[in-house]
Amino acid sequence: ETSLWRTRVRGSLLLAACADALGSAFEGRRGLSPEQVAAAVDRPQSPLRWTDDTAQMLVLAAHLAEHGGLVASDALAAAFADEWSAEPWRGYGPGAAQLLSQIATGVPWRVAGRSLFDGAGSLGNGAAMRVAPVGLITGWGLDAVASAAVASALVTHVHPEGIDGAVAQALAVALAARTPRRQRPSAEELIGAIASRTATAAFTAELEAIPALLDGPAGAISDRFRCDATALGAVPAAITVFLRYPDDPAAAVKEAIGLGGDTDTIAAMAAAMCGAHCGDSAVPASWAAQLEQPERVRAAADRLATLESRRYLGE
Ligand code: R7I
Ligand code: MG
Ligand code: MG
Ligand code: MG
Repeated sequence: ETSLWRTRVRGSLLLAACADALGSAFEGRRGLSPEQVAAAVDRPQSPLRWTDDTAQMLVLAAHLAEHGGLVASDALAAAFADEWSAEPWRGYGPGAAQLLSQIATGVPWRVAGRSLFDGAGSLGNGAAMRVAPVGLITGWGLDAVASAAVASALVTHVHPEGIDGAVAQALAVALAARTPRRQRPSAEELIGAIASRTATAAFTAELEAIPALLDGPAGAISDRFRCDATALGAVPAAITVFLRYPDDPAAAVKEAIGLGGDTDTIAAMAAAMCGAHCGDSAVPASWAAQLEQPERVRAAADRLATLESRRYLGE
C-alpha cells in the first residue's frame, strides 16, 4: 500500500517537473499548432530544465516532509526566498521576484505580500503552481488539504484569487491521487469538492464552465479561460485538460501547451494531476531520460510518500 502511494507521489512530482520544462519553451506564445508542440514534446532532444514552478514545488515538498505539515510561517517564507536567492534565473514572475527579494532581505512576509499590486496582493498562479505536494499526504482529508493549501499560499499570495488557485490545485491533485487507477475521475465530484472550499465567486464561475469544455475542441478552452499567469486564468484550464486526459499525461501536456500563454505552469499543473492518478509508470521514457535532476525529484517524492498523516500544530 505504501509503495502504491509512492508511485503516485513520484508520478505527480516527476510529471509536473517534465511538463514545466517542456512548457517553458513556449511560455507566452499563442496560436501554436499541434504539430509544432508534438515535435518538441514527443521526443525531446535536449535536457528538460525546469523553472520556478518546480523549484518552488520542491521547496514545499521538503518543508512538508520536514515538519509533518505546514502553517504560514517565517520558516516557509524564508525557504521560498532562499530558493529564489540561490537560482533567481529560473523564470520567476515579476511580482514574485520583488516579493522574494524583500523577504530575503528581512522584510516580514505579512508586509511584503501586501505590498504587491497596490496593496491587493498577488493574484498570480504562483501559489497554485507549487502546491501539488499538499495534495499528496496520505491520510489527509480534503479539509486538511484545503487549509494547508491556504497556509502555503499566504506567505506570498494574499489576494483571495491567488489563494483559491492553490486550494483548487491541491484538491484536484488530492482527488486524482485518491481515485482508483481504473476509475475515471468524476468532474462533478472534483468541481463540487473545490467549489465548496474556495472563497471567491469568481473562481466558482470558472469552475462551473468546465463541464461544457470536457468534449469538443481544445480551442474552446482557450476561448473561455485566459490561460495566463493569474490563478483564475490558469488553474481552471489545467483542471479541464486533466479531466479530458486523466490517463494520458503526454496528451494532457500537449493540449495544455497548445492553449498558449502560461504554458509551463498550465502543463505542469495538469501533469501533476495525471501523475497523481496514474503513478510514475506513466512518465514517458523519452521525458524521464532528459529530465534535470530526476533523483532529486524522486527523493523529494519518497520523503513525502512516507510521511505519516500528522497534523502540524502551531507555529
Ligand atoms: O504568482 P507568481 O509567482 O507567478 C507565477 C508565474 C508562473 O507562470 C511561473 O511559471 C512564472 O513565470 O510566473 O508571480 P506574480 O508576479 O506575483 O504573478 C504573476 C503575474 O500575474 C504578474 O506578473 C501579473 O501579470 C499577474 N498579476 C496581477 N495582475 C494584476 N493585478 C498578479 N497579481 C496581479 C494583480 O493584483
Ligand atoms: Mg515557470
Ligand atoms: Mg503570484
Ligand atoms: Mg509559468
